[in-house]
Amino acid sequence: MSSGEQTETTAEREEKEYTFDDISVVMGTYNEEEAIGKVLSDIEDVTDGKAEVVCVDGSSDRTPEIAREHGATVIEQEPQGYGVAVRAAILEPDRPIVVTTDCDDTYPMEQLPEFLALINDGHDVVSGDRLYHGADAMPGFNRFGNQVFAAAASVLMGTRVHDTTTGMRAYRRDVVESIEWTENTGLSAELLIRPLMRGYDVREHPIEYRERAGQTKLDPLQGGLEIARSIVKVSLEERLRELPHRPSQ
Ligand SMILES: Nc1nc2c(ncn2[C@@H]2O[C@H](COP(=O)(O)OP(=O)(O)OP(=O)(O)O)[C@@H](O)[C@H]2O)c(=O)[nH]1
Ligand SMILES: [Mg+2]
Repeated sequence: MSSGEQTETTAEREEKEYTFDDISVVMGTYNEEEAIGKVLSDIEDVTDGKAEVVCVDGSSDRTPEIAREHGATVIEQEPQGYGVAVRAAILEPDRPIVVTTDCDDTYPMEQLPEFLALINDGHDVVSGDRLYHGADAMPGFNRFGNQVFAAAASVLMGTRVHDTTTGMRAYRRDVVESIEWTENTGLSAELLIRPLMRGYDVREHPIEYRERAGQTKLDPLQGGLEIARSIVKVSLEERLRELPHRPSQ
């Protein structure tokens, strides 16, 4: 895909080899005390303690204390849904690469070096594709729903995508800052669809997916309907944005 609205030139980009010092790993955290210690230790281990971690937290359990013990920045926020938390989380850091994850130990932090390498190869967004390896750890209903979402989004966008609702992605910071984000439960799909339809270089990358630690925060049926609505709304908005304006007489 061609580059769209980036501000840096190709030459400037080629000079820069990002390291883990350039990465912020961000997440919404809502009563994840069973998982957060492991998630944050994995990030520390794989990045040698260099990645910054930002948690936007709505918990009533020990999640924020554990996050602070690990040196994470914790932003407290009333729980208002996935997208409200993750939008605040992606907009907080100053570092040039923002990586999102869930705080439930489903996503492979050990694959962070691959995400960094792909950003260094010139991709603007690297999106973890859970379905490539089969996602056996995902509940069957969710797996089926995710396949339907990917098929629907592909048709609406005119580009084949494989996993629209993954929580693990890396973004160049100018991508997250240059787009206005509108969705809540459907934010994850929006974070793929809008950059892709605006011509950013988006690359899906296969990832392993593990069984969740702790309770899910998503109602599969209600959440699934909200995501489906977001996919249709966001894709159509982006299509309309692409249409040429009729020249004035
Ligand atoms: N701060 C905050 N975080 C939230 C909220 N809702 C969800 N999260 C977090 O967002 C991430 C995604 O939520 P999950 O429950 O894992 O949703 P999911 O990945 O669709 O569902 P699973 O398949 O069960 O993992 C987790 O780290 C949650 O703790 C919220 O209202 N506020
Ligand atoms: Mg999750």
